[in-house]
Amino acid sequence: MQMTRNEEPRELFTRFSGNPIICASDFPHNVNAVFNPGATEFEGGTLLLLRVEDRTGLSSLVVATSENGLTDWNIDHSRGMTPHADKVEEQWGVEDPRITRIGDEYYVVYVGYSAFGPLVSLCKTRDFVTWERCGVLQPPEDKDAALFPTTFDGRWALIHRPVPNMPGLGTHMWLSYSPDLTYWGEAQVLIAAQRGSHWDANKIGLGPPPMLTKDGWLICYHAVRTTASGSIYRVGLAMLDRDDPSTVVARSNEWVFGPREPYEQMGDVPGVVFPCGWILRDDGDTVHVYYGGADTVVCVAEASLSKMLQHLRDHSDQLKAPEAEPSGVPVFRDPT
Ligand code: BMA
Repeated sequence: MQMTRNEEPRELFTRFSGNPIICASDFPHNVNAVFNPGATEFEGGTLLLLRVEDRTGLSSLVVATSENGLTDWNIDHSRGMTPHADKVEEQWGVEDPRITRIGDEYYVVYVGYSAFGPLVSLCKTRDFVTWERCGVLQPPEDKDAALFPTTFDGRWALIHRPVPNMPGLGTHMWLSYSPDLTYWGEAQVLIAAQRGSHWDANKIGLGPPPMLTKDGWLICYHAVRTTASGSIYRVGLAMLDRDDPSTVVARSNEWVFGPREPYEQMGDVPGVVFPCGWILRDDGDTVHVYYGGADTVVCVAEASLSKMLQHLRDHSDQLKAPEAEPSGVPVFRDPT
């Protein structure tokens, strides 16, 4: 992958010089924005499930494929998922898919924009043409969810991000389990947003689905920093125990990727990099991270798996999980 102009060699993520790889003008009809793609290997190539927002404001999911995962994208309108406008749970569109392959099936966890708020839904497919809706996994408001590809003691595991209906408590990543992908329970805070000036204070959420590595489940998550001129969406890393994903074994104390290039700074929502998919390539080390830039275009960056693992070893602070007081109100350890 060719580095972009001014890319610093010390950065973990290297942007593809051909970014953005897909944008609205690649469509034959009027499209407002295309962003936040899920990603998977499929039939020997790379398949992206694009979030395509048309000019009504509603999003649907459309397939794009490429042999090398970087160039020559073919947008295939016959494959994808259109929201069921007659179903309340996706009345206002479907957004931000995360793809987990389980056997021969692709499980897509996506945000259903319901008339009662954004929620987490699941569907599955073998060919990205025919879809089976599997229902709502988490009620509103909840987003940023993905399945692990394996079970733990016979239970499926889902990372998700509910939003408390109470200001000031922060918005955190949760973990829930299910025996059958339908009934979910054992909900617990997995990674809490930090407080104060930390890069990942107040509001965080999962990016792509967890990736199994020799050190455990690698997690890529975004954090939203509120500034005087708006939000900045950046990305950091964490590691979960291989056998018990409720155990966070490492969490980077600094962000590893943030908006910088014009296609991340200009668009419907400036200052956003938002990955929903990543693919470990056949060399066992190259990871292609697919992300939305400024809620407007689709981009890709490359990262070395071994360097990400090393980064977590070098930059993991002591963990700062919330403690519950007898009142049940979460308190946070001093981050210093
Ligand atoms: C999040 C989601 C994403 C979006 C991001 C930045 O809450 O809605 O779809 O990319 O905000 O606007």
